[in-house]
This record gives sequence, structure tokens and C-alpha cells, in this order.
Amino acid sequence: MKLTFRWYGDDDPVTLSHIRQIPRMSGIVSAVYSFKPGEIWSVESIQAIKQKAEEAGLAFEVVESVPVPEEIKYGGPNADRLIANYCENIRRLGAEGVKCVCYNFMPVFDWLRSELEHKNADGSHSLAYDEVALQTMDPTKSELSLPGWDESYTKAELNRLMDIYSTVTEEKLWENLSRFLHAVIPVAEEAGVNMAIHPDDPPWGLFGLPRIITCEKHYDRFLKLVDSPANGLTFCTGSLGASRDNDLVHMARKYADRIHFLHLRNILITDDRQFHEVAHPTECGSLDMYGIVKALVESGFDGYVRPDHGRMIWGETGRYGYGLYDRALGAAYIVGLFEGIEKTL
Ligand code: DNO
Repeated sequence: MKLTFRWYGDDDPVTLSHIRQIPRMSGIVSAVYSFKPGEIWSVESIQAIKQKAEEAGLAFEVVESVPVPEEIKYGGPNADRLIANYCENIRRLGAEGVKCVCYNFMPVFDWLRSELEHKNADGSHSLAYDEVALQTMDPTKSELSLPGWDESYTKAELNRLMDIYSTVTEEKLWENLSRFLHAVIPVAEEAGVNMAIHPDDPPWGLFGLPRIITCEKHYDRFLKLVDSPANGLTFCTGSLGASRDNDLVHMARKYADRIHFLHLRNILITDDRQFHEVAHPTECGSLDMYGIVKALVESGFDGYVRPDHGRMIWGETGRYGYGLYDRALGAAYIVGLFEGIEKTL
């Protein structure tokens, strides 16, 4: 496996030299943040990230994310032009040595939580989700505390989008995803890039919006849309694992050859549709981290891995879920898991 770490660019309080000092770290996961979704990233902006990473002794082979513009997802009149721009970004990234692109197909919202500073018994805090609390929130009235996504909206934009999506069914979303993949995957193949769709987080519909990358049945359908290795998955344990119906060890084994990127994090499920994020080890939460990694290693997984969200510990402040300390502890745990499992194969 190739161990990587998400870096949000020059504004990230976590620096490249911090990242470099984490044992066995091989590269960063980043993106160009200065362009809006749908715009073509300049070659210079891609090269600048690569150069900074390489000067710090790190590779830049994974992009998270090239965001898919809403108009592609809801199938607006400019969808084809925007898909063509998306393809051009994939070509440009491939030409600079990027091998894996993570993206998602969630309408309007990326990951969603009801609480950003959930206090844990040990004094740390972390992100939490409670469906009951979420149901009392109305995104169009901007009562929602918006986390640090790659994109954010004004109230007017949000209202417009919610309105448009009121007529987009799950089936329509599948259709639009299929149209997107049929254009992008051949380009990715040629560019030497593996596309890796991120599951919906949490894996169920929210605020009446459809969500489809949620479970085994839908993974099967997704992978068949374009049956190419370049049409692959970001296996995010914390996202998929929020639903008790998802058997992650089974899914890890079943999809290993199409998993290009692994996001490892643990959550503690406290009730139906209620969970909070915990430290990475199996014992700290509800997910069998050991079982998942074992299933992948036994199936020959050799892709990119990153520790996903960490708690805020030791008084650290910063981007929710993306501090240095707990993610670095997570990375060390991941290295140990892989080493232990690989050596006893
Ligand atoms: C959250 C991340 C997601 C992910 C996107 C991929 O922390 O896992 O925001 O980057 O969904 O497009």
C-alpha cells in the first residue's frame, strides 16, 4: 500500500514537513482550490503542487477531489460542456503523474454532520451525526453549520439548487452518473488515471435529496455502468460503515480489485443513524478495521491509503476532521495493521 495524507495547500495549518515526518509517508492527497467546480485547472497550478510536494520528499499522485459540478449531477443544459472540461482536467492531471482521482456524486452537500465539536469522554472532540438533530435543521434557512467542504454556497444558491433537485429522482441521478462515466472513463484510461468514486457520507438520502453510492447493491450497479478498472472506488470505511447494513469486511474483499483509494477511519454507532467519529483502532469504535484491512491485503490490494478524519486532541485547533495529531496517530496504526497482516499472510 502507499500511505498518503490529505493536504489542503498553503493555507493548511498542517505543513508538508509535518506530513513528511510521519513514518512511512509516501505522498500527499491534494487538489487545486483556486478554480470553481467545472473550470479547467491551469497546468501551472497542478505543477506547483507537484513541485512543492516533491521538494518536501513526497509524491503527488492522488487528487481529492476534482469536484463534479452540480449541473452535471442534475443534468442541466451545460452538462456536456462541463463534462468536457472535467475530461480535460483528467488529461492534465494524468500528464503530471497523477494516478488516482477521488470524486463524489452527492447532490448539493458533501459529507454532513450535525455537530462539529462533539465532546468525547477523554477530552478530545470530533465530528458527530444525529439524524434527529439534523431533521430539525433547514438548509435553505442557513441554520445548518456548514463544515469545511471544497465548495460552499450562498443562501440564494442553495435555495436554487434545492429547488432544481426537487425533481431529480434516484433514477435520474443514476442516468446522469452514467452519462458522466461514459465520457470520463475512456479519457481516464488513456491518461493512466484511476477514477475512484467516494461513497455518500452518510450513506442515505438527506433533506429529500437523492443519494446513490451507499451500499453493496448500488456498488454492483455502479461498477457495471462502465466495466473498466479505471472506473473504481474510494472505499471510505467511516462513510459506508455508518449504515449497519453494510458488511464492510465482505465488501472490502468483494471489491478489492476496484478499490484504488482507501480512507480508513472508525466511528462509534450509538443508535440508529447516530454516530460520532473516534480514534482509528478497531477497539475504539464500531468498525472492524483489522478485518477490513485483512480482507483487502488477502485480496491483493496495493492502492493508496490515507488516514481519514481524526479527532481534535492535545488542544489542536484547525480544520474539522483534518488536524495533524490524531490523523498521524491513525497513520501509525495503519502502518502497524498492514505490517502485521502482510507478515502473516
Ligand atoms: C471528507 C471527505 C470528502 C471527500 C469527497 C470526495 O472529509 O472524505 O469530502 O473528499 O466526498 O469527493
